[in-house]
Amino acid sequence: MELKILADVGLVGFPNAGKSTLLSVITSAKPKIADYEFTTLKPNPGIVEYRDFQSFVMADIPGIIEGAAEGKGLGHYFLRHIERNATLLFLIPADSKDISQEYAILLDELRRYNPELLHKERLIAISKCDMLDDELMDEMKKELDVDFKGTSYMFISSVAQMGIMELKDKLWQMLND
Ligand SMILES: Nc1nc2c(ncn2[C@@H]2O[C@H](COP(=O)(O)OP(=O)(O)OP(=O)(O)O)[C@@H](O)[C@H]2O)c(=O)[nH]1
Ligand SMILES: [Mg+2]
Repeated sequence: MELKILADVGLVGFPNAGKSTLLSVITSAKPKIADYEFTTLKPNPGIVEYRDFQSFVMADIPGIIEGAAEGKGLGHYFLRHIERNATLLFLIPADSKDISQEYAILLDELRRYNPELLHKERLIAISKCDMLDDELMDEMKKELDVDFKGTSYMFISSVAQMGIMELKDKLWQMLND
């Protein structure tokens, strides 16, 4: 028997992307947060309170790295938790060396683990956007509109509480469509 966490939204991202920090601002969960990789070693669910008396579950999943589908970095153990999530929220930090490539690697690991994971609804959040100014964001948008091939994305910052309500609205809408 394998215990898998049931959650409406699963967080997908490299280590250090800010997944646990987002969970800590969007739910009452108190995950460990630190500036080193693999801080989170176990999936951790939290309840997102949404507007009046509504809620959904979001699960913090340990970081996924290139090679995870072959088991690198406990990849199998982490990836299997995503199988039950209705929607996947990809988190890619604004200071990533290459946002589009990071997204491509994540998608590829999911596909290699279980191609059906790519049938799930997904949303991309560019995290840590408090590090960007408007000009940089506008430039990034032009590239991401092309590279994300129409997959919805938004800019958020857990630390600055930027885009968080919009993120909840979007996730709620996706879960209820
Ligand atoms: N500037 C800024 N830093 C952030 C933000 N969110 C997270 N961080 C920082 O990024 C680092 C990693 O954050 P975590 O939330 O632990 O990242 P994670 O994705 O859970 O990492 P793993 O558990 O290792 O997979 C920490 O030093 C956080 O303080 C943000 O919105 N803005
Ligand atoms: Mg974490």
